[in-house]
Amino acid sequence: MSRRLKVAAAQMGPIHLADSKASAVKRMMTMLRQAADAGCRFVVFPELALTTFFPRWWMADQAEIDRFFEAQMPSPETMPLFELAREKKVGFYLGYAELTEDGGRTRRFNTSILVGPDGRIIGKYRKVHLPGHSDHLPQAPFQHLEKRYFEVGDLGFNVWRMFDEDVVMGQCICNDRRWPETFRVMGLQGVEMVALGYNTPTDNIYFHEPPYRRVFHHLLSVQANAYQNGTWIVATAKAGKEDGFGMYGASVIVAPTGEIAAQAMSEADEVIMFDCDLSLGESIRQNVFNFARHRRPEHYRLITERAGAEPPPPTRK
Ligand code: CDV
Repeated sequence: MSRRLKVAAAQMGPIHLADSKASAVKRMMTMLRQAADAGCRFVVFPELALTTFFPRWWMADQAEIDRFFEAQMPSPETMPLFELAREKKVGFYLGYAELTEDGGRTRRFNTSILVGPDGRIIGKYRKVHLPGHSDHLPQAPFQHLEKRYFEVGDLGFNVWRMFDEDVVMGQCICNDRRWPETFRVMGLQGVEMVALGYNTPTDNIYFHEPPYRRVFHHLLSVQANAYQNGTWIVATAKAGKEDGFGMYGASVIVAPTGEIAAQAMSEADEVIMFDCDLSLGESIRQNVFNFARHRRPEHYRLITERAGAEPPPPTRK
């Protein structure tokens, strides 16, 4: 019997500073209902889906920053989403800012969770590759303060079994998709589908890049990592202009062949869907990317021993 999972990427249009978490949840519920009515059993929402992409704002007052965080999940605002998902028997991925007490220390992470069709949280991930900076850059058109507001995730890249089909599901967040290590670590655990949410500004604050090239790099990363690990990837954006600051859409469902199965056309709330055949990745994982047969970890030592590039000394002084 073929193993299939019909999934949706529930792209969100802008969430402005003044918008409430409850209003974001209401929009998510509308999309979850739409996906469930079309037969989807898994819905992927964006990174930091409950609020505006707040790392673009410099804030010094911790109480002001903490307004964007959740101290519990489900939180009072997200509870209706969990209840609806349970009623519709739909699993989901949700990105949010997590505040947690750990041994007397308050810690903050950029987090995502996998929720099963019974409404229970199955797995948690904390973003490892935090982009941006921690200092205030007043000359920049906007800030990207993930390194200020979050700690580096401490849970690693894991996979979980989900649904009656026992789908091997992985998760990661935004900038993680640009790093092959993210997907290879999940690939080595037999991942069949990866859920990922993102918020990617249309402008680069460090050097000029045309917006089309930024979308190209997004697609290149997701498509290459899907193929090289023989996995489905469901990548969901928060898009459009939040208080005047643009983020691209281009949410995609990518097949294990690296081909795009579905792509969003707007920068607004938009649900895209695809009925994923989970056996499609098997031929790739058993042949060209048969890890057990072809990988040579003895030659990959530098990948775990060294973070930055160290070129050999120049030949001419
Ligand atoms: N939220 C992100 O992680 N955004 C980064 C931007 C800064 C490049 C991304 O990789 O899309």
